[in-house]
Amino acid sequence: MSDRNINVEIDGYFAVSPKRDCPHLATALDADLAHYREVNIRSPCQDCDNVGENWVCLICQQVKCSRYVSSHGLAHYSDTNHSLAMSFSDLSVWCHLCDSYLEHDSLDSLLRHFRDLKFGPDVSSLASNLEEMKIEEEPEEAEEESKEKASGFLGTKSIRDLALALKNSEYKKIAIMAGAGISVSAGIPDFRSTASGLYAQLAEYNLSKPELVFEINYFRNSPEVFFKVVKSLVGDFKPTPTHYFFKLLEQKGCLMKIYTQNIDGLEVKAGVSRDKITFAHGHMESSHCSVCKAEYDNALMKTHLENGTVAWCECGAPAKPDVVFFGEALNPEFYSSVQMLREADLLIVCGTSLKVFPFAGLVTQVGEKVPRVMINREASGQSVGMQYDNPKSRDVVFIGDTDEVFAEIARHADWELVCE
Ligand code: CNA
Repeated sequence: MSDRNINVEIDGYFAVSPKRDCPHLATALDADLAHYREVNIRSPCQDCDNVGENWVCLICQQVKCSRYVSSHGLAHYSDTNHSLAMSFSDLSVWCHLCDSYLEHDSLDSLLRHFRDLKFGPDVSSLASNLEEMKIEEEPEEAEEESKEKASGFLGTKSIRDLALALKNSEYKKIAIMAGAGISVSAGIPDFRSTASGLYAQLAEYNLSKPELVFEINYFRNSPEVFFKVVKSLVGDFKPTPTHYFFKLLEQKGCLMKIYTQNIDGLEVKAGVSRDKITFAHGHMESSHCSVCKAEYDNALMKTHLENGTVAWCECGAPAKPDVVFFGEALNPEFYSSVQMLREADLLIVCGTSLKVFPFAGLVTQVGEKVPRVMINREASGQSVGMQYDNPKSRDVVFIGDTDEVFAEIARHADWELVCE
């Protein structure tokens, strides 16, 4: 088998994994960043003026549109044999000769440069920190210090003591990271719960991995599966006690920001102010074509989602709600709001397996002495450095359903949790 065995054929289409040993990279790629400094990532295609999804040739820095627009990038390769190109959309690098996406250390400085252009320097370095995150043991000394500075509830790590700390206004800037688990009691399945999760329901589609349904390249080629399975995520769902607890924190004046991976909008339905929420993985309030990016009528999209039928754009490609798929860049707003995490004095992580990046890496962005509370049916987050077994750690896990744990916290704090 050749070294191109990285591409897996599924239902006639290819799920693409990047190649790590492209022989053309070393000889073709100009390592001098100076040549790329002039490139504007918002440049139109030099042949057709398309301003949507463009690519830059990494050999001569010409900007061309994609095969989903007018294929001027492909034509450029045929004319010049310049085989390496980078997408402005998700900063992926493609080799025409290998017919594959590439991943290689030698691309790091180039990608960092374009990330700076796309998201701004500070945000870019934050993004690269998240990607390059390593798990390191905290030095003993720092842990001791952290324990000394820890407030009441971390001494015993009980729900009651957390509640009393909240009641006594010990925390004024609470950050919340939320996942699909907080909406399960509303009737919306999560992804990874063993029996009830959406991924468990995908067996009949014979996918090599369930995440494919939400991968952008797979969707462009095979949108039917997405529209069939996403039906269970749409409907007239009501917020859960967990969502109302978030609203209560806002009313008490101590909610700094909710970072949610959810696309169901139940935080807003519960009455939390929009400016208190970062929708890290997008939302269902608007829709666009997955290729030409034209806006798609959202009422019509809703009908397609409810009926399980594909929403086709006039250009012939499938349209999708503005949720972020695997392989798509997160909204720049995500990266800018992440900086606020440095000001948080308490982090509550709830209803998430913390398996999706860069979101999972947010737990590392709060100050190193800030307590981190995980509320979930299982203890997740160890892969991003959460430590629950170490009595000196600033981390604590409360295993259980989020609705029940938050109701108990409200009870101990003498707060009335109103679920309308
Ligand atoms: P996940 O990977 O499915 O993990 C969910 C986690 O929640 C698991 O650890 C469960 O054990 C736990 N859990 C389930 N029910 C409860 C409960 N009642 N109380 C406490 N814990 C519970 O989901 P993640 O959010 O970690 O993964 C990120 C994906 C899921 C994001 O990209 C979302 O867009 C996506 N998603 C969102 C929704 C939604 O908007 N409601 C639904 C399904 C998937």
